[in-house]
Amino acid sequence: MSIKKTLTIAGSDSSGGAGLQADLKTFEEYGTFGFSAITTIVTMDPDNNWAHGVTPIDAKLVREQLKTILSGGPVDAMKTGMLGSIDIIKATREVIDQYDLKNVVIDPVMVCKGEDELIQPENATAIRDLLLPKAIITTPNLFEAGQLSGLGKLTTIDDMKAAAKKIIDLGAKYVVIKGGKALKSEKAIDLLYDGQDFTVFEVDKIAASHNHGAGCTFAAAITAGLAKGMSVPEAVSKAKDFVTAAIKEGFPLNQFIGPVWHGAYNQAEKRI
Ligand code: PXL
Repeated sequence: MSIKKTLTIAGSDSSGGAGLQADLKTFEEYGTFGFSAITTIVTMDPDNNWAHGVTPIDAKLVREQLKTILSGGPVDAMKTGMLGSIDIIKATREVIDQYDLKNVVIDPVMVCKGEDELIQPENATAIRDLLLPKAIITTPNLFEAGQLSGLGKLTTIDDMKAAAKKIIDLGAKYVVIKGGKALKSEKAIDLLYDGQDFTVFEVDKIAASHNHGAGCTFAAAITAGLAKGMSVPEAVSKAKDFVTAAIKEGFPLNQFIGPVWHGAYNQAEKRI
């Protein structure tokens, strides 16, 4: 059997929990061969309350990385993460079209840590218009779903359902909205919608404060599941188990942050 190929077009999270680092670690845990095209370098300043520095690179360099990666033929599935600029979003769309890439997972990263301040508002519109029509699935958190749908702040499951309908109208085949800790509920609720039926994934909220990278890891796990031939609902369900395990084993990196442990599902710390 040939090894399945997975690709992330995403930012580098220097702290190691989110971004393309999360994606590559997750791709490996799923036993797929991960490729990455870096779009942005994110740094966090321990001397300034962990303030984020977000530096996109030139879109031309993103194109060149993708040319390198795709010179060996198409990948089995891909995801996007933080894209950094409208030019990079445009380049991503062009490459998806040029190589006719399938199993495209769009994680519409607009914020870090689910806060409700847009990093780059102009990118939200470009993601919606250029990338959602190419998505087999998109994986917004509550805030991002409010932005993409135009419905603003979402607080209930009914709000999530209304947003999911609007997001499907924008061209994604499936949408999974991550209620996460932002939803006013006892449970961690994710809502999957395919344009016809809603599936609610519910787990008890985990009292874990170290969950940096959970969103990226979830989308990467869906991507790798699709590469391995799972259906979208199967891939989402498995990804939910994978990320729940990762959050349970999250650990403190410093006084500001703690990443999820991407290897938790497979107990990777016991290898070798
Ligand atoms: O979790 C969102 C996210 C995505 N991508 C990169 C990040 C972050 C948050 O820190 O750094 C590169």
